[in-house]
Amino acid sequence: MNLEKVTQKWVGQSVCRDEDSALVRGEGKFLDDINIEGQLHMRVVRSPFSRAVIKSVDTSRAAQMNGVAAVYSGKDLAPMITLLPPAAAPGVTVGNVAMSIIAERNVNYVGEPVAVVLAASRELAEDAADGVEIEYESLPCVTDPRSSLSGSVALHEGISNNVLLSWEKKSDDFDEAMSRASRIVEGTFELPRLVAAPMEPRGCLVSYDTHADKIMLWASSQDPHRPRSQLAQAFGLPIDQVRVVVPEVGGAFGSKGGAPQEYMLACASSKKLGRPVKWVEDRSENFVSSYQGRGVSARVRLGLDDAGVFVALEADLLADLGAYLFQPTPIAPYTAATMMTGAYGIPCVKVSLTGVATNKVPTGPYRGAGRPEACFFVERIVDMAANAIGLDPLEIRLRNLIPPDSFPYVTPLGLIYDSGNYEPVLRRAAELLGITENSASYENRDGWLSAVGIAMSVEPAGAGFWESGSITVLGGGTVIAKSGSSSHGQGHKTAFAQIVADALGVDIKSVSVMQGDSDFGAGIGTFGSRSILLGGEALIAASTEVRAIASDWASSFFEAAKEDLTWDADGVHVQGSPEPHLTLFEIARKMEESDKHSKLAAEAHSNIPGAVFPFGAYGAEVEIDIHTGYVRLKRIIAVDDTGTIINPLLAEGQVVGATLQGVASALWEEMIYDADGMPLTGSFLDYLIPGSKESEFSLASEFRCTPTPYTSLGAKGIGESGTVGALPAVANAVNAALTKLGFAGHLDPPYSPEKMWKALERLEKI
Ligand code: MCN
Repeated sequence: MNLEKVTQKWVGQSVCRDEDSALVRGEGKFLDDINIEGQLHMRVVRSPFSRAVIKSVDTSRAAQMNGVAAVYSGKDLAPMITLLPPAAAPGVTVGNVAMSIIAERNVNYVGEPVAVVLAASRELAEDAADGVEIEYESLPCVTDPRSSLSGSVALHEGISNNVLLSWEKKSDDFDEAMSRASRIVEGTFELPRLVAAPMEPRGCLVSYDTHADKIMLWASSQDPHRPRSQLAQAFGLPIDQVRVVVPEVGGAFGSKGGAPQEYMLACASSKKLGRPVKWVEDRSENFVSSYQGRGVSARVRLGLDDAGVFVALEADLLADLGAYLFQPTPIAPYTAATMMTGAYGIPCVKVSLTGVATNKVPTGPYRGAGRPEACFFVERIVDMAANAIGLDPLEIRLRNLIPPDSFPYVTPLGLIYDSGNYEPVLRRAAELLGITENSASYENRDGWLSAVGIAMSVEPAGAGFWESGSITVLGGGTVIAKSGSSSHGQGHKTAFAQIVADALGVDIKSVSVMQGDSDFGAGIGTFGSRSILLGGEALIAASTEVRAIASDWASSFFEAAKEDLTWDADGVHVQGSPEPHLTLFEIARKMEESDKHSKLAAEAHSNIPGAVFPFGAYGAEVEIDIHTGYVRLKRIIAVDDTGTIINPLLAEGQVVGATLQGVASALWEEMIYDADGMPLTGSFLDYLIPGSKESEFSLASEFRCTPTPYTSLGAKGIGESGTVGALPAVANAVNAALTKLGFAGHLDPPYSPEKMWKALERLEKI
């Protein structure tokens, strides 16, 4: 057999999104568009207190209200649900405080579910929720993670210091290395909590078939697989008795990764009532009950030698975890801790992570999930070190980048960076930004001080390390490609179709991509910028298998040895024979005609030995009004290297979206709680997500290509890089300007007008 490599035709092209036509015409089917006869609507009654004892729950008045089918409290539903343990990496110590599904005796954050109302319509459920009478006895709370450590308010029995999570790693020669440092630069940094704020809030529709003991769930989720396995565990069912279907999803940004409490409560209610139950949250609920991101601070010490070369790094990270450990709560802080050497060849480390409970909604992954935190801490201390020793920010980075011949590179924190070539992206970003080593980067014009900042970014992608894919070639001329990864805005249908069209040598229009249904087979899902890397590779493996089956079939059809067959753009034929080519579709048709059960189809999994590490360099230019402190972002430069790019248009779209979220975390977004644990920024009036006006800065995005050696395609992930690199680039630019104005030390984001005004005011008083 002579399998001629099919010429790559679609991968690398900026194909427009196939999925957009239906979406822009309003024909997309989202969760709230799905209804089943007899469904009830669930409203969750949530705690208005950040910490309290529940003295009593009286559901009788609400239960009698118009259209109400049932009202349940913790005592009714909690015993039906097995709590899921938190997902922690080996070596991480976690407290025995699982996700609470519905409070029974105590509440520990504003928004914690206390009761649910099931009614004939959403409006009736909302009205009746006001009729549930709950008596609370308020208790002192703790919202600041440092105060929480002191343990004056202990949230959970048996954990006096409120520590729910801890991990540390120290290189054997750390002490010796740090003692050799001719200069140690120290900084303390803090990133506030953020809200993912997807356009479509969370929601589900569930039907529990009590006769067959089966669950059918439609969910606005990132994928069907994680909700499926969590529901199966929570309700003690074999996994194949749970089916999850994910329709169109209006964004998730990490916040729709599994089965949240409300899915479990809807499921338990459906089981009790024998009727389908629908739950769709409103924006206010989303602010207080969807897990939040970031909320991590760090004290960092970086040791340097006389030449400005890093010799050791010490970091103590403190994460504000919120009241309980939801299943994904440990992931982001652990990722941050393990990424604390960034793109630099720092040989020795001592890094510790402490996660504490506070009376706030628990935390979980938000786009970047630990990567922006680590990148911000590292890139800020690098800029501060440059300042301290009088080196240019570009020069100090060039002296310390991991060299290209060191890959695969094992970091002292135990990660293996698969591939990289860091200097070209840094030099290109600097060139686009207009800076060189030792160039001045400030300009003071008409009361506006302009400054630039630069930052390297590197991040792990591909968690889970495998994904599923299947290919069926239909004789009628269609290829059905099913993937375990599913899109919630990324554009997989188009990108996967490009990959499959090339792998099979067919036209992209003949490829139909299906995703978002657990009945398609086992899979993992979409998170951690893994779908192209793993989902794409699984589809290539399945396509290769399909071509092998087709070759076997063609060999017996042509009565020729496989070695004598040749594939080319027209299909397969016998070398030197006058017989015509057979296309894949013709083979599929002949197979179907010979046996109606016979299909030209294959299923496959991708497999990689560990995470891959996309990287890049980001630059920012800001202007600061020196009278008011207002920060105007002028430009962002994004030079990303994520290996083979499937679709430059979509990849750039990912960079644009993620960069805006990175910029937003630098300039505007912050979830604020008062000392009583009351959310102060619980709506879009005060939680400032960027609109079109805020997006007026210019963005130059470029790609370089260092393929991962782990896959045939060589593609890495691009879904998060902008949130990682843009934040420290802006932070470095703003801090450079403040330093120029005489501000000593470091200012944390967001660089809101209020914070900047206060910083400048302090300067004037000095
Ligand atoms: N792509 C490409 N070439 C590559 C890698 C990616 O062309 N080498 C393009 C593809 O078009 C692909 C997209 O970029 O569809 C994203 O692919 P990938 O980097 O593999 O990331 P995932 O598909 O696994 O998506 C996850 C990532 C994460 S972790 C968050 S959070 C996120 C994000 O993607 N949330 C999003 N992007 C989002 N985009 C939208 N619109 N909405 C969200 O909620």
